[in-house]
Amino acid sequence: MDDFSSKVKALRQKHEALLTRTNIPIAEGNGIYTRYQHPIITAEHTPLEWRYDFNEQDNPYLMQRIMMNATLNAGAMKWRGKYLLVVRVEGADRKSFFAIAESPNGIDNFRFRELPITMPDTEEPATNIYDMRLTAHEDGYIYGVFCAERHDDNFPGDLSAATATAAIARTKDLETWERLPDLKTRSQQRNVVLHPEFVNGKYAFYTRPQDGFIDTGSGGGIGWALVDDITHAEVKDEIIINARHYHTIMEMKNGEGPHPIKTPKGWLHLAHGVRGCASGLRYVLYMYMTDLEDPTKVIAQPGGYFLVPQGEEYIGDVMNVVFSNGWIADEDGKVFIYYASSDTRMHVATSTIDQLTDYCMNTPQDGFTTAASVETIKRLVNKNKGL
Ligand code: M1P
Repeated sequence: MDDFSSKVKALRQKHEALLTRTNIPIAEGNGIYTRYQHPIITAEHTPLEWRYDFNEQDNPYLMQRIMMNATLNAGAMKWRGKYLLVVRVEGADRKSFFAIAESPNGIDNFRFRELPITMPDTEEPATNIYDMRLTAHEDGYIYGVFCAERHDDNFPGDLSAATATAAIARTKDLETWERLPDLKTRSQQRNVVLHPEFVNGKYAFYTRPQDGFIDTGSGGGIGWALVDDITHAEVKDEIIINARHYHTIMEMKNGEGPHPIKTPKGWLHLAHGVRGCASGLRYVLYMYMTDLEDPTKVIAQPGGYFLVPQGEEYIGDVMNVVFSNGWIADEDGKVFIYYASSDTRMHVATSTIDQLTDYCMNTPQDGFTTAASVETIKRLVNKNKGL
């Protein structure tokens, strides 16, 4: 075998070994969820055909012609017996695109489909798209709601001025996508999520109003809006259902993760919260629950974070970040929580509906002061003493 052929063979063997690597649960945990030893999808998992030209004449050095930078912030759903992720893949050119990766068991053996998703544009093409939330809606469609980013032409001299808008696409087969007009709102929007059921006969969106592209400014938290027509979706009235708060994990901003999971005791929500510190922004995951009949009413709000980066998860393109926009609840109650670390790679943590409900309903709320935190600890100590 010539040198080029043996290099290709070694490359393919290494790639296959990565794709088929078994993921092992990490035994010691917090009783709330189980983490796993390996990330489930990295840039190295992307198909070799996306990156290499395998023609020896054209690429004698077997160079990567197109480099992939990161795989992050994936939407998730169960599809035809498989655990399906719509992964945000970022190329070396800093453009993100969507690609589907599937696994037979939800924790390892994720494999990308042959081609990335071809997402139709609206009349005003986006420069960058990312962070899709998948919703199998009761109207029969699967919706993908994602952020569409464009240059803000109100500031022609500022190359970093951008706008964030909620884009909407739908599909029935996860192959072909129909693009609908972007959600019309007064403010910029990121982290917009479609609720899976009609509410008062209308489509319901979780929103995240923000004054600028990065800053939420006066945008007070996770919002909620009802929309009459999904094909011309417009937010007319928006209320805040999960507000930011001073000196909490969501002081600076927060955003809904995937759409909530319906349980007998209420809707289970996963979200991210952001707080500043000397080394930058800290993104953590947190949970809350809302009322089954009235999804705008918070019925449980555990204090503090649910999940933060651990070990190598701290390190990546944007340090000290965990972000989730996808989870899957199996019929037996097992929940697969898909999260990205430091905007670089995808991981899974597993739990159950029962554990997550118990976590939400029995974790003390944030009392918003040091004194209140100390009283909460003292109450637990006394309880453990049988007092
Ligand atoms: O870099 C961390 C995250 O920042 C943004 O989230 P948010 O809008 O809440 O600040 C998003 O761009 C997200 O993709 C990214 O992971």
